Amino acid sequence: MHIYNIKKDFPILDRKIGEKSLIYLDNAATTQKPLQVLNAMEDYNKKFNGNPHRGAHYLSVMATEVYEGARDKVRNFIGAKKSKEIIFTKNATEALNLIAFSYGMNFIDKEDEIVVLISEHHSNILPWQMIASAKGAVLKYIYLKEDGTLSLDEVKSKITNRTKLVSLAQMSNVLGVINPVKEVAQYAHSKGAVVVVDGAQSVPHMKVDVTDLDADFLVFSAHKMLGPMGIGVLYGKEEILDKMPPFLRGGDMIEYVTEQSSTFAELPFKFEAGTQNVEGAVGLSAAIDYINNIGMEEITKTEKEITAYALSRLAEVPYVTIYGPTSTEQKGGIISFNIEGVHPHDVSSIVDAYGVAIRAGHHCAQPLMKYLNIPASCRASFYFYNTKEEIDKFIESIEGVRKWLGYGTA
Ligand code: C6P
Repeated sequence: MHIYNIKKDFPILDRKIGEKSLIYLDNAATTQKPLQVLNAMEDYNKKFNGNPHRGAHYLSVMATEVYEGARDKVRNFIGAKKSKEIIFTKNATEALNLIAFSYGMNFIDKEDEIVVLISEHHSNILPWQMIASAKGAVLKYIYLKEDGTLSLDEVKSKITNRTKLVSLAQMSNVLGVINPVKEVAQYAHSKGAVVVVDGAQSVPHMKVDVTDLDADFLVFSAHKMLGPMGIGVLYGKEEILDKMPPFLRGGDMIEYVTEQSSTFAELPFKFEAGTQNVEGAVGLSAAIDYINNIGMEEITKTEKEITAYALSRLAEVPYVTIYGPTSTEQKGGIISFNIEGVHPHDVSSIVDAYGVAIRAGHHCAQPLMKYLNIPASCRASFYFYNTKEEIDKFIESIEGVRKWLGYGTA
């Protein structure tokens, strides 16, 4: 399928904000859902809703079938070898916490090192702070080059023989930088560390293959890739997941339960306690179908074109500072910027009056904000359904900000 007329699949993108057509540029926060995803979830609820893995009746069997079908679709989508390496979670954050509580608490010890990037999202910092403090480990940061990209020399200077775990985003949610995860994983493995890849911003936008990357873990959320909120994914290599204890305990994750002790189910069920989000899995599965139908290469290409166009148009606007790379070579569809003299929250409110939705604030990356020496930024983030016409309207709204505040026409 070629990306034209795609907007007809997304009813929300047709709505007005006041008098203005919506221009949705907050895709790094969450994406919108096509009819194909909405319909798949509705259809499931109308025809097949049941509690999977628990009953022999038709609806329970059907729920099991669609849930396990979704797991296999995810496996294929990220190039994992086995379906049992795919664990459904609530979101990327829960997946990172699962790794910290289950792997970190059991395999990281006093004076061991955990290494992350300074650009990480809080969800990829706080779990490691918790492990560092609980186990007496050391949390180290890799700092960035001037343009926000990674230096492999800096990576090599921070990952040592004491490093037990390296966790990094494949794409920064603030700077849009695409990090060389494969090279980092190779080096980390040579030092004996496991590698966690936060794919929250990369998996929706580029081909990610865990086998090619040799990632030990990968996490992401469905709601940033056309799917619903409330379901995410943890991929882990079987041999590592096998030795990890359960994170949550209760129904459906057991083998036998006696009064005083229990044994646990095999992968992946060991990590899926309680009734799961089957409707969410159905939505995620439909989202993957939708993405595959367009083709990930086409999605990446379209977003690169839009981002390059937005970068060039934004660079023409006086008083705008862009953070991170200003070319799309190592960058996805995320642009952070500030307008001199105007707080990002004011920028966001003013452009909202033009129907333009962007995010303003620290983007759950306060250590990065401190590193960049700014309190906050504006952020425009794109998906394949955005168009150059929308970028033009976005730029028009940005040009209006200082005028609106009485700075004159400059
Ligand atoms: N970033 C943003 O606007 P959850 O909330 O669990 O679905 O995703 C967490 C998360 C983890 N890693 C990265 C790189 C992320 O960008 C996010 C979510 C959103 O930037 C919401 S703060």
